Amino acid sequence: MSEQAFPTGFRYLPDYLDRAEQTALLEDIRAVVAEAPLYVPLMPRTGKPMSVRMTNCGTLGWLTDKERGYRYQETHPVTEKPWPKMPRRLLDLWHDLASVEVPPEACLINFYESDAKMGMHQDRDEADFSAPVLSISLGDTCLFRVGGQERKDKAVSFKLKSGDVVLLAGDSRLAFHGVSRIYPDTSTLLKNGGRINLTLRRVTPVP
Ligand code: MD3
Ligand code: FE
Repeated sequence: MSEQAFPTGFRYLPDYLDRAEQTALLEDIRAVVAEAPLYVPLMPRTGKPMSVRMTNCGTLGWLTDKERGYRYQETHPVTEKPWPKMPRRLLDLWHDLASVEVPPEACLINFYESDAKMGMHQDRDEADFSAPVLSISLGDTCLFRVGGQERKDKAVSFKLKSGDVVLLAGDSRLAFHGVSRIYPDTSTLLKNGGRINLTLRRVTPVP
């Protein structure tokens, strides 16, 4: 029998946030979305819409469109306004878990309806991979998949549920990962169901 193993530097913190903390975070996110609406990102070149809707908060936000592809920018692609500032609660979580002195610049907010998924990919649009990525799950449970630094490497699947936090540091920072499915009606946090994932990232070089 072979052992299923997470990549080194991968920290899974199940139930890190209690229900009250999840609710408070959700209120913060609702305020962000009111100012910076969720939009449908388009894949580079093909212009194929992603099934996930996105927005950001922080000084930089991640986005993709047909013409210019994957990138970070300071403004929302539809409103063209600067992204809302990062809520204090997210900065505090980063400070508690990320073990870097500098604050995160970007928080990508992904919203998954029950039929949404995200294909296997690496997060490599940042100029510095030394800082970890911090991921927070809210709402319905998903099946998450993480492999190694090459697409062909063996991957393991596990569930991420509301309140779970994942920290990707060290070798795991460049691991392939994706969301294979959403399990509808597995959480009562979001009134209309679905899943929200928040990923906090450092984008520019850590001084
Ligand atoms: C493993 N989001 O936005 S978060 C993404 O659940 C993204 O929405 C997924 O992948 C989601 O880019 C996964 C967990 C995560 C984030 C970054 C990682 C896992 C990671 C980077 C390296 C390895
Ligand atoms: Fe990713």
